[in-house]
Amino acid sequence: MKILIADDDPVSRFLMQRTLQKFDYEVVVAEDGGKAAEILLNSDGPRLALIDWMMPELDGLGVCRKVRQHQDDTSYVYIILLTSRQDSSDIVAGLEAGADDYITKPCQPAELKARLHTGQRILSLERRLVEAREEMRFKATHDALTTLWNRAAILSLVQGEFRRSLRSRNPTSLLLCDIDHFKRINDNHGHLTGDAVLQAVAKVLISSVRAYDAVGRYGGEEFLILLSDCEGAGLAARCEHIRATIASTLIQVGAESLSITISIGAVTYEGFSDTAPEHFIAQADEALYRAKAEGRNRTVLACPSSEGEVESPHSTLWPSQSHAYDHSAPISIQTS
Ligand code: GH3
Ligand code: MG
Ligand code: MG
Repeated sequence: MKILIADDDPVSRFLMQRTLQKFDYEVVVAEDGGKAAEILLNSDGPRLALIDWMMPELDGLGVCRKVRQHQDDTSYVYIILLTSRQDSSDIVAGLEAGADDYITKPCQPAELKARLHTGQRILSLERRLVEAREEMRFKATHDALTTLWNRAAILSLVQGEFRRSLRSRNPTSLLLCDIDHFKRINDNHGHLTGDAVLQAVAKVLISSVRAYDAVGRYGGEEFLILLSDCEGAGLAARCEHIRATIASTLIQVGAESLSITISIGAVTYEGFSDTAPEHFIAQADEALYRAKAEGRNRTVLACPSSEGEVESPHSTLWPSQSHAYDHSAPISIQTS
């Protein structure tokens, strides 16, 4: 395990380094408090530290305060202050500054070892708590079967992205993707195969979008994709890419190879009015319904001019149905 020694006195530093190396620690040294704080605040810095109280500029108490003030909540640093002070008021000051323990100099190796073990035990408990918290956080925001964002989480991401669009006027597009005739997969191959298909589709969807886009499981076999800074012809191309990738992927479940298709309803929010995301999701849903009715395995782009009350000046960027898309092709523009 890595440990930091901070001491401005080279002889004490060297002796402590030797002792700690004998205890099998990987020792990192700092000659002053400023350096010590910098090393400890580094994300892969040591989590255990022996800090001398008396150092020029930033002393041991200063290091404790700085580390406690700036450390993030996933990487606790266990700090032991080294001091020749024995007054109760000094010890209280050290603990209040954020030290976890203190050792008075000159320290006995056996006591030092025992106190370091206490530190390691606390760090290991803390690590397990952080892991448990992160796991709970993940479970609260992700779908258990596909590990995609769950419905609540993707809706909250949509809300955040819409707020960003409203400020920046950058368009955001929403895609509702629904697996075609999925019930038949369950009926013909069983529910477990259906589950495996949902997992495979989730993987393809994730790999078909950019790192800063988001994919969530909106319902049973329905997925909601959030594409930032995307609209018009770019959106049509992205939808077509996703649709075609799913349609051309052979999903292997045990000995069976299955191929499926999806239908997509897409809509763009251009950030011109503070309209609730639900309004756009409803439009994407309508477009999806239309894609199903038109024969499935296709995309329908909802007409963007119905964004709240405000007509978008960008709406002309959308290709019109007549010149850009053939209705028999997998993409069409919804008209009312
Ligand atoms: P359409 O093309 O109109 O969308 O037809 P569909 O069969 O895909 O749609 P429908 O709504 O009739 O059926 C969806 C099915 O998805 C019904 C439901 O049992 C199944 N389903 C929902 N969630 C899960 C799941 O987690 N696992 C499995 N295996 N099936 C699921
Ligand atoms: Mg379906
Ligand atoms: Mg459905």
